[in-house]
Amino acid sequence: MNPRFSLLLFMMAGMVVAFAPLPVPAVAPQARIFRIDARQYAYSASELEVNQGDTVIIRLVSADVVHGLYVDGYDVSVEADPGQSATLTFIADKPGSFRFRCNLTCGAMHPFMIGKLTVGNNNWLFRSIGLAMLAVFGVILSIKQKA
Ligand SMILES: [Cu+2]
Repeated sequence: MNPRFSLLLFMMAGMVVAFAPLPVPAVAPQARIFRIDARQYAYSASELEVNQGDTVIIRLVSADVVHGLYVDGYDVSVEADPGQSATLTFIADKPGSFRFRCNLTCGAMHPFMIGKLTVGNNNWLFRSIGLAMLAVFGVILSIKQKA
């Protein structure tokens, strides 16, 4: 086979593995409920992981002063009064990693009151495995052509 043609074929296969949509979503969207305790100057839990399409329900509970929670990229927020809770509901329709932070000045260390929301699924793991296998296959192919 023409080496240039096999290279082209090989690259096309790579594109398919990397970008073809999966026939079905890896996991069906579901409602994900989190309780986040807010106190000066931290969230607990501070790292949330959901799948794209999930409905995220965050119950923010403030232990001391008024705290807020604002999710970067989604532009949604909620505020909880001292000793009270407040609920934020949104659909995680954008994949990626988003920072959430307190949007109400709650004291000196307020800017450090942050957390992370990760929206995604394991798609990339399988795709990277596919790409790695393809790469190995490509190396074998090129060695054979030289021989
Ligand atoms: Cu704050």
